[in-house]
Amino acid sequence: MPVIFITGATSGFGAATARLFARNGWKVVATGRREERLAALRAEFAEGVVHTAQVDLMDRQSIVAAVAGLPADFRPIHCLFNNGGLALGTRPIPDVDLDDWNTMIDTNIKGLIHTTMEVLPLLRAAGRGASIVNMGSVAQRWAYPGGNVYGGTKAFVHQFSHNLRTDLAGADIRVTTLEPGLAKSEFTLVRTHGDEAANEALYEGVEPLLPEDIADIVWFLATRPAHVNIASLEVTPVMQVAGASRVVRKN
Ligand code: NDP
Ligand code: 8X3
Repeated sequence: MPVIFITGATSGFGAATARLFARNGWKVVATGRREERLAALRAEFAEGVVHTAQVDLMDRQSIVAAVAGLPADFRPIHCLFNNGGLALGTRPIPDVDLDDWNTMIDTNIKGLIHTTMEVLPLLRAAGRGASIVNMGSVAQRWAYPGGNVYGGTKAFVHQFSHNLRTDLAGADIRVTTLEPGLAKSEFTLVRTHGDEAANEALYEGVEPLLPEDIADIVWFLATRPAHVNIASLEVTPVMQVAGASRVVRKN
């Protein structure tokens, strides 16, 4: 059975993707910090379908240990979904928290590259058709007030993905950067440090993407014929467009 390794599988996109793949005959390595959620996910499926490992993407050793500890039947790995990540803070510069900035850099950038390097040998071992899906965002290209370092981390993901694909040319490993817009998950609650009102307000009157929509796309990417590489894929709700209408008026 093919195997997918997912970071950030305790919530949102990662959890929906874990469930979709597990329901459709893949074995799933589900990782994240919240052990009780990992255990609940594992318990939803028959023994041996979901393997869980507690990983803090800011702690390189926990990534190393998770990969080293994979049981034989969860290796090689056919798809790496580098999904775990977060935004912290909504305020424009200079009203920002440098600790939040460092957490985003350590998670979204360093966590992603460390995971990629640990899992890469197991992707190579899977042979033709293996794939990496890196979680970008429209925030990497669309500037908005308060996007500052979050958007910067996702711009890194975009360029790293293209450079990774270039370096891996000839290795038969596909690389995609998946770039969603507004989606409903725990993302905004985390970003606002638990502000329920701000979370509700963001989604009011719009029909956002759902985690299941993203899971469908990851499934599509991972199951293309081995000679097909989709380099980047931007997806938004129908109701969301890139805006150039923001101007600052002097009077
Ligand atoms: P959620 O908050 O619902 O899920 C985030 C996941 O990332 C959780 O499973 C969380 O696990 C994990 N995570 C966060 N920090 C760490 C860490 N230090 N170590 C390990 N895991 C971590 O949000 P989404 O599902 O929406 O977000 C998933 C990805 O999608 C993120 O990279 C986000 O930037 C991106 N994205 C989200 C969009 C949106 O509008 N929702 C749009 C575009 C991109 P745990 O806390 O258990 O560790
Ligand atoms: C999440 C989408 O627009 O809130 O990456 O930054 S956005």
